[in-house]
Amino acid sequence: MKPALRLLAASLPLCIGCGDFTPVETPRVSGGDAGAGATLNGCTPELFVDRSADGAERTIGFGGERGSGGFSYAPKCMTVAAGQDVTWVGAFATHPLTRGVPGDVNGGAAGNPIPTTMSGTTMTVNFRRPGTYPYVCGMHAFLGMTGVVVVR
Ligand SMILES: [Cu+2]
Repeated sequence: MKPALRLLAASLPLCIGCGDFTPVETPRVSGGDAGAGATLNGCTPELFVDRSADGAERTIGFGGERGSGGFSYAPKCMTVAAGQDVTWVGAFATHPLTRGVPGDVNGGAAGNPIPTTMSGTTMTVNFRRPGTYPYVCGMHAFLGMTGVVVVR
């Protein structure tokens, strides 16, 4: 490298911050790894409750139902086994359910079976395949009204 080029190359990193340009770091939430230590929709590994046992209650309350707060899911982070059903209970008209992470319905494992649900008060999903399936309230995800079903 010629001395002039080396000088140019060495000065480039110094110039990145010399204007008004401010790099914005956007955290990227990726799915499929919540069980490996990552945080997805506010679910860390220690927050998951295992409801995969036969006879366990696989119900997620929201909007004040089943021990949830007004803007939360209970339990927020649930583990089930492949083939099991999970039922959401609450008013979907005020808390519309959508798969994915805030701003991205495709966040999480591919093939998330959670359907967009905007009416009614109960909805049951059969989780056939192992994966990490996040979901959000379309109205209150920004308040942390989000959750994850991990299927083993
Ligand atoms: Cu909501």
